Amino acid sequence: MPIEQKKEGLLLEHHKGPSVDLLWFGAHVLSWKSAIPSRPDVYTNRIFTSSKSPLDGSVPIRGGIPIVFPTFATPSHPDHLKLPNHGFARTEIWKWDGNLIDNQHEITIHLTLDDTPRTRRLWDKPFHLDYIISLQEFSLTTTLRITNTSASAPFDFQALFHTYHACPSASTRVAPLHGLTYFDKNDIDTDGQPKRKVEGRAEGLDVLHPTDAVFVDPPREIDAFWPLGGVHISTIGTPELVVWNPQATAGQKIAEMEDEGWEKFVCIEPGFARSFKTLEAGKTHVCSQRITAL
Ligand code: TA6
Repeated sequence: MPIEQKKEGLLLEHHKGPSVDLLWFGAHVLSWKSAIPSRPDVYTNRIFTSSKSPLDGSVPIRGGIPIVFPTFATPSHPDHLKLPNHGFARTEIWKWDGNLIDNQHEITIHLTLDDTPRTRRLWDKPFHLDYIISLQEFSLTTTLRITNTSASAPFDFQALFHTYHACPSASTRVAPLHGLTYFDKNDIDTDGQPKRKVEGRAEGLDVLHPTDAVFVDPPREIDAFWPLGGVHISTIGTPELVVWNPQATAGQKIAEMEDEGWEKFVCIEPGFARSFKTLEAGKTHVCSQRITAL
């Protein structure tokens, strides 16, 4: 059965072996098991989810692919001030709108989220979200289509795929980011803003120190690599890229984080993390990431 419907979500099982486990809660991808072309029979989970994270909808999930919308981190935009950290998309119950593709090559499913009285109390804007998850033999694509369903008024939003890539954080590098401008959220200026810096590690960014960096205008093609593997990430419609790993001191204080969890992931997060997208009435913006297992 390539698509198994469960009470709490869906299990997608590609004909060639890979699988994705996701919840209605947050449309949250919890795991993506994939092989790589050079070892097509060995499946590993490419997405970290903390074993201490409750999955019952009581709190945001620590790990997986949280969908961040309509604000990133602590809200700063005047229209966003009632929103929780990272908005509400990761804690709302999404609807399954059927399968777009289910064949030997690909399983593609479609989930939706619309504004409700609850979301309107937090952010008084009418919207429609389409989330399209596509599983191929060695890749996973997540696409978020954000539509402003107002007849007349624009709105400003942020959106981002807060992807927890399963990897040994001590030996993972992210490239090519050398020479790019980033804002360091772990190094705050006297005006209370993250310091503007230029990435200097030619061999790739590492997260040996606590890292919370927002890159502006990153390349659309990014690699994360470690001694026995890696991922290639292709993005569309995402003007910034966050790389985050808290390391031990901060990591121990993070809600629902398993012991030494920070050693097992690097978050690589394409989206709107600094800028805001203004979406005119009736218009749609598309953000997408395609992750290929290497
Ligand atoms: O994307 C990085 C970040 O904004 C960090 O600053 C860190 O706090 C992380 O997300 C986790 O946020 P959360 O709300 O899930 O605890």
